[in-house]
Amino acid sequence: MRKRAILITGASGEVGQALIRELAAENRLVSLDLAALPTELESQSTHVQGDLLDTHLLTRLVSEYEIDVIYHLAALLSTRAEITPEMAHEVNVEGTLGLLRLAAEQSQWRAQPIQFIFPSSIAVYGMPDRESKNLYARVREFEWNQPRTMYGCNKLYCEMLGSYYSRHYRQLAAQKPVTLDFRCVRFPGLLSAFTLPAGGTSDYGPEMIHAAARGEPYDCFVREDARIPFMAMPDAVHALVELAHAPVEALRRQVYNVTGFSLSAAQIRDRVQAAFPAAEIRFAPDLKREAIVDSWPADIDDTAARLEWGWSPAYDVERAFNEYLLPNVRQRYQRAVAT
Ligand code: AKB
Repeated sequence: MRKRAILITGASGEVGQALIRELAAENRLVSLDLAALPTELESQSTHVQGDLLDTHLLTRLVSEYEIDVIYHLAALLSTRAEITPEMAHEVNVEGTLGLLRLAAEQSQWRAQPIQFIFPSSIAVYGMPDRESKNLYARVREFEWNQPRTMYGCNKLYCEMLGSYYSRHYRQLAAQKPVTLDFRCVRFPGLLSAFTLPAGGTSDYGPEMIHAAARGEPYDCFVREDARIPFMAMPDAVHALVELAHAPVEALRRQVYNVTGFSLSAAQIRDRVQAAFPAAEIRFAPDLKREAIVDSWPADIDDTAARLEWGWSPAYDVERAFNEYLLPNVRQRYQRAVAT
């Protein structure tokens, strides 16, 4: 008899770790990542250390587990994807395609849709210039879908693949098969107090906060007025879980913007500097990474998520900094110094 499971890919990454903590009480987590889980999470999930692209591994997983929900988080982020674009395509697109196909086949086999929850990103947007970015400050899901990064292209295409596998897969077959239940949120930059991102372009936000708490100087790689939306990590995890729990009849689309607040790099600096007066933060733009940030919208409109499945972030900018980020990073690095 196969064991019922919730599968989390990319589980050792930032969102993965936070999601494991959130869902641990379910007692049926199976996690997959090239890297090991941090020691403190090992007891919370059955971890498989391996490659998403290994089809034998995926077949083994479905032979052992009856997977009800897949949170597919594994991806190479935007800066890293620009350094190795073809590898990013392989992981971000082919990895997703393999998993979608597996989920579609399992849905068919079980005559019941498997849920496929997919985090997309503000990287799917591509504002052509700063004037347009200022003029169209809050973009909706269907606007400006002209990404300028490999990662953005990958995410946009995978949103479409998700839609294809859930609505049109095997559309010419005599009997249309049961397909998967694909749901997707587009995340802004994420801010975690407990982990740091690797290889993203919104990373200057969290890096500035963590560097100040560690007492290290920080050179911010975008200019002071560069602005994008952000969200506190607990809200990101709630968005994924709440979307998964939303009744299917309430959902009129498959892809939803979700966001917390919009901040310029200078506004992040000001908040960090107020909390850590000795912080040394300089602006030393890397023009190529800055251009990627400039192509992302200043803010996104998450009205559809609010109306259709009751999305509402628990952390506005004040709460995010004063109640979540600053106290937790302070404690984290104080503890590190003390031990
Ligand atoms: C990145 O910077 O690549 C990610 C994202 C905005 O999706 N954090």
